[in-house]
Amino acid sequence: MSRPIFVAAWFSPWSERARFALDHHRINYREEAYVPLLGEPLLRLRTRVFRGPLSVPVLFHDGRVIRDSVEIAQYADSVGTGAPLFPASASAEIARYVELATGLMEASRALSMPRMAQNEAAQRESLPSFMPAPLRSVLLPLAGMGTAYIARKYRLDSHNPNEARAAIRRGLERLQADLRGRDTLLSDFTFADIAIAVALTMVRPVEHPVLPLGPGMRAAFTEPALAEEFGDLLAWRDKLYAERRSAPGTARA
Ligand SMILES: N[C@@H](CCC(=O)N[C@@H](CS)C(=O)NCC(=O)O)C(=O)O
Repeated sequence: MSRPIFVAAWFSPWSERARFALDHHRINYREEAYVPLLGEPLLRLRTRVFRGPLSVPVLFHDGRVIRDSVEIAQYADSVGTGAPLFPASASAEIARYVELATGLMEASRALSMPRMAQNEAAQRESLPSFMPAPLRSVLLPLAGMGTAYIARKYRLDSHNPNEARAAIRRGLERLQADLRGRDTLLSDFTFADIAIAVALTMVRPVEHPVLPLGPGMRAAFTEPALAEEFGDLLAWRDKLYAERRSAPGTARA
């Protein structure tokens, strides 16, 4: 199999859920770091998407261009060697959890981006680590512009923070009820677990080598009251990462 190219924002949960699936299937891909704003023109050229929304992750493989994290995970299932993450018998339930996870991430983005916009350390840390420190200092304003750009693109100022928090709380309560001490949401480990575990990054990030967040970004991604209230879900997520996310991802490659 030729080597897929995975274009991703190293810290983004949307990228991480696709990366988790690629690593689960031991797929030997090459990760290319996407920097919001700066990377968009080239990505438009490579994907041939010249208007309308374009986001990461994107997977290029054997002439295919896959522009959605869930579709990348499904593609990984079709070419990978690990146990299937989308067993046909559970497709409706997995889709339900993916929708819940995406809703949680969208509501959380409305809370984390303003925190990031006010935190220079977080903006500096968000730049890919391959950039030498002096270049990072030069590009710091760009990271700030990237954050503002994402806020505009996803109309984050139209979200009311209290409503976003209430929506997240409802989702997390539902997960608590569904999990009730189980290791996986369904009878086997599936993409439902990956999607939900990764969405919890935005309540409090996991501590794992695949997501080497600095203190600024960690603070920007943490929702302290919810993290305290839903410590059991975070413990479930931490255990899942410790047991299932063993393959070294290429985050920040
Ligand atoms: N449907 C897409 C959504 C991905 C998404 O929202 N990506 C955001 C992550 S913050 C992104 O690419 N932001 C950078 C940009 O839009 O330039 C997927 O699941 O892959």
